[in-house]
Amino acid sequence: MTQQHCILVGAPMDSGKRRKGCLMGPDAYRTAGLAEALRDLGHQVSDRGNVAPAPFTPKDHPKLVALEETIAWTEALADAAETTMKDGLPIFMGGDHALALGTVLGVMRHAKTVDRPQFVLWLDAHSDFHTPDTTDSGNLHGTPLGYVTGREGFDGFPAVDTPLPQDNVAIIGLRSVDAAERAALQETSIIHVDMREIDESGIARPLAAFLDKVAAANGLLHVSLDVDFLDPSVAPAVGTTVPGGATVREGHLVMEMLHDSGLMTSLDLVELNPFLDERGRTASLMVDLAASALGRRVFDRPTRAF
Ligand code: 5AB
Ligand code: MN
Ligand code: MN
Ligand code: MN
Repeated sequence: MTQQHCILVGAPMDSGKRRKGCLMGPDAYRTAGLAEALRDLGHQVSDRGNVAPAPFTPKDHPKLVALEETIAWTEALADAAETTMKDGLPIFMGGDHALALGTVLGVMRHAKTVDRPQFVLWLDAHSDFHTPDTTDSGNLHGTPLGYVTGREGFDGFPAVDTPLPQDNVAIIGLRSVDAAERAALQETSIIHVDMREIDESGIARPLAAFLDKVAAANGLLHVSLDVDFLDPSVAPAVGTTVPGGATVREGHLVMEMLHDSGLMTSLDLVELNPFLDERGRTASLMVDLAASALGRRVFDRPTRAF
């Protein structure tokens, strides 16, 4: 197995929505043994501690929650992501999903410097394709895919000079998409796989097709894993529970296939709210999934069976 340099980066960002608690995420992953699990697999692991937002002045906004703080985190995390990409495989320990406004921007900047196309796999119940104009909740954790693909309305955020091409994005696990997001998504070529498709055809098929596309383009692959991708019965520590999510085995299968592909170059672990957890089970499951993505397996399987 290829040894990687896994770089843990804490992003205790909690400004992407009203309900608080995701700021405890990075320490929950540390407590659940993320570094040890990856070292046991033979990887080199560094923990670079936590990122802090750039300085900001909060203002009242009629709709948007913590806009200035979220912009400040985006600036800091984009820098952190671009820097760590040079040194290894960053694992961003969130923090809510608004952190991906910054992490994806940063990995895109890095991809440009090495002249390779960036791809993004979004594992989520939600499509997170809002803009500050279309969101009803005002919660910016519902906007990162809108931002990085170049949708308008992100005034005050760092400019997205080269947007992520729609063809380079796949969202898997969907079961809660707002009307405005659906209307916008249907106009795009973003791959969107909902739970019905997973029920009918399995999760391996659409994932394998996307991974083949990344491989054919010699792309870099950022994976953004939202806790609510998983069913709340197995991953309760999240504010936005939606029933009917991925099972433990579907989650592991995705991660195992990612490992076998050798394509993943960065990973977000987002939306864990340890305040809502049950004896650490969600944090532990997320650590186990990260370990599967980095090579933990029961037996070797040299050939792909589909
Ligand atoms: B998450 C909702 N679409 O915009 C909104 O958890 C939910 O990062 C967003 O996927 C959920 O508020 C954001 C209703
Ligand atoms: Mn999300
Ligand atoms: Mn969402
Ligand atoms: Mn979600």
